[in-house]
Amino acid sequence: MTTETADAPQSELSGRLAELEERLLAGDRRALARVLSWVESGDQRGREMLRALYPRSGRARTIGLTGSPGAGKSTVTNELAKSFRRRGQTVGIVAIDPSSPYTMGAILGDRVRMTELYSDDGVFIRSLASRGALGGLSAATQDVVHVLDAYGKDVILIETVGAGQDEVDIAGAAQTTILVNTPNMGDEVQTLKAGIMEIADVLAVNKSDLPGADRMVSALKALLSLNPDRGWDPPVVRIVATQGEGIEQLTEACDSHFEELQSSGKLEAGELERARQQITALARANVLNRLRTETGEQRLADLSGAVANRTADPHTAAAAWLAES
Ligand SMILES: Nc1nc2c(ncn2[C@@H]2O[C@H](COP(=O)(O)OP(=O)(O)O)[C@@H](O)[C@H]2O)c(=O)[nH]1
Ligand SMILES: [Mg+2]
Repeated sequence: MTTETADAPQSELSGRLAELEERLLAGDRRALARVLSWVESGDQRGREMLRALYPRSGRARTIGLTGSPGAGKSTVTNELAKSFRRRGQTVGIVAIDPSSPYTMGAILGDRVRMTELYSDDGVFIRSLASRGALGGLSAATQDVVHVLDAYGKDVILIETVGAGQDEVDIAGAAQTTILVNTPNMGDEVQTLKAGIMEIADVLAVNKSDLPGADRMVSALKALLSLNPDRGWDPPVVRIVATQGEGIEQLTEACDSHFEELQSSGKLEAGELERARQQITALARANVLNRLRTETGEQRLADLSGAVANRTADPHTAAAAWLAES
């Protein structure tokens, strides 16, 4: 009897999804692109695919790149991708920076180098811009990474502008985070203290062909010395991404950090923390979605009125709203 249930014909949808999964796992880029679109937009089919694919993820190395707009993150990402390709590893790139030359609005000067990657089947590039996904951009990025991981990419590079908290969360959600700096950032170095330094595992001083690179290296080292000891001294690597200079050293610095994560047990700890953050973000979004029905919105309007005219306090109102969902 039970076998009958197991052998029962699947619904049209799950049959098509099963076929899509098979194609994706066989390396079909179009199948991958479709699944990523669903995952990114919060489509139910994306969730089903993710459930099926998730057990196959967990093998990829993830590296986040963050820094100010124009620091050269896209150029560095590009060069790192080539560096890993030279080792025979496959690469996935997730770009959150909307101005990134990975998008259709490619910066002309970067065209040639991007073409190199585009014609390489070992590299898959995905730009992500949707902030509407369940749990926000950070959770959506994790989902995209999970799918690329299950697809079989060895290394996944995540490029994001280190501007808002969301972006810092995204970059910090990788196993290794590279902070891309440039010479003559001046006052910006001071503001770096505000949090981004804590998530940086490797510091790159890009555009070292420009004056001031030495000063920048010293400034960063001075800043690092102010940070509490965390068992890892973030290396500062001078690079000229446009010339590919220093990229091997940068790749090796990432390797060293990865080895440190492995030997210290922080790799598992990080995995747990990322899981915890994603579950929390998704659960929070789920609760809000559940509250935001038509009656829920009406109730919120009533409660807001009560809070505004002082007949209820905000805490009691929030508890009342939650209790009725
Ligand atoms: N002089 C110099 N320019 C660079 C270097 N790396 C990147 N750039 C240039 O800086 C600009 C911004 O680069 P991009 O990678 O798009 O920066 P992003 O906004 O951080 O992703 C582009 O015009 C690059 O060609 C470098 O090492 N030296
Ligand atoms: Mg960019």
